Amino acid sequence: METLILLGSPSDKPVTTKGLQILRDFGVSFDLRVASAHRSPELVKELVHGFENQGGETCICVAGKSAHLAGVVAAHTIRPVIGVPVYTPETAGFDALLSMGQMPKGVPVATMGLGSAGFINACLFTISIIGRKSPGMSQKLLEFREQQVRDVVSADASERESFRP
Ligand code: RP5
Repeated sequence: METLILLGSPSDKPVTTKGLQILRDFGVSFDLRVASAHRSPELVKELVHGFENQGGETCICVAGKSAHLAGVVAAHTIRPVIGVPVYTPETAGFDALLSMGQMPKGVPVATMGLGSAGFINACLFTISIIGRKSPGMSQKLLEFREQQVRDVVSADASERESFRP
């Protein structure tokens, strides 16, 4: 398994749909599990040790509210930990964003943006990391970027407007 994806709650799962498809498209192996830093701390530790023993490359942590999951995971491993904060309405997701982004020095969490876009970027970041050891994966990532350029050019062609009074 190349990446371990931990969700703080099943309610976080909708955020992962598009990113998981990207991992599948790139052929990245993953395990997705639910484990909470607060409600099941021993399970979190067990899963992180299993991830290290299996030679996992990154751990992506998806959590909302006072989201300690990524920081706790990072405390148990020196492998790259990527945090994806999840929006909750009470504070518009800032609680989770700051919990992950404002880690004290010494134990880093690579924090992405909120929600589905943040999870997509976490998956692409994982692919960049794995790509350092896999030329095939790097090539696919370059092609993915080139496709994005083509998509923007095509959107420009269909959406552009001009007005001159
Ligand atoms: C966090 O609290 C989870 O990551 C989730 O985003 C949030 C709410 O969890 P539930 O009350 O929906 O289980 O632990």
